[in-house]
Amino acid sequence: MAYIVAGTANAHKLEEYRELLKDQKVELKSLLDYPHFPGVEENGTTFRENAAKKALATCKYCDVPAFADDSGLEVAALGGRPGVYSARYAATDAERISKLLSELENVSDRSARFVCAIAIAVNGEVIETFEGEIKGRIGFEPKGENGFGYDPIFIPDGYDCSFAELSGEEKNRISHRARAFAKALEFVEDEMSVLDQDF
Ligand code: ITT
Repeated sequence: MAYIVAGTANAHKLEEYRELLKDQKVELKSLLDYPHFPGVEENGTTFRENAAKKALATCKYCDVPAFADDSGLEVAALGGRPGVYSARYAATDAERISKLLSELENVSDRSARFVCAIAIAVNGEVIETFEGEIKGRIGFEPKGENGFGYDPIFIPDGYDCSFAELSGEEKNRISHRARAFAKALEFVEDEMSVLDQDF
């Protein structure tokens, strides 16, 4: 069976990809299967740029088609921060959440959006990038145990619970990652036969 490598070592993202790819005829590997992968410096200024760097480095290192996402949370009252720096905003998920909540203390405009850019790389070249977003707001305290990262404080528009209170399946129906992924899958199905080839 054909396989594709996800350029991530984030087990939570990987779990989401597995669910999103469950009806596809493709085996999914990740950088967790390549423990000697040297890593990528995520020094781009946009999600698309960093996603492209990760997908390309993965494709070249593993010598198979690859994709990667770069994602983050943009908070309106903070001028879009932490944005592309979401992972580096603080050291751990808990610290990132408490730092964000303290920056938003006494701030009434809590609107925010999650953004995800996915890049696909084949034969040593990035062939396309796709973006997905979901709008919502930042809660006043962390709620829920599911998901990862900023999920406990992000309340998607139309809901009164956080991403971390939704099941994985529910998050995957509406998330920034699922939306970018749907565009990528449509492209792959329409434009390429990547998923039908044996590598
Ligand atoms: P890889 O680069 O290995 O894929 P990463 O965790 O470093 O894994 P990013 O560089 O894309 O991923 O950083 C994304 C940051 O944004 C990270 O701090 C996450 O916690 C946060 N983030 C992205 N998507 C998220 C989601 O669906 N739910 C909660 N937080 C998310």
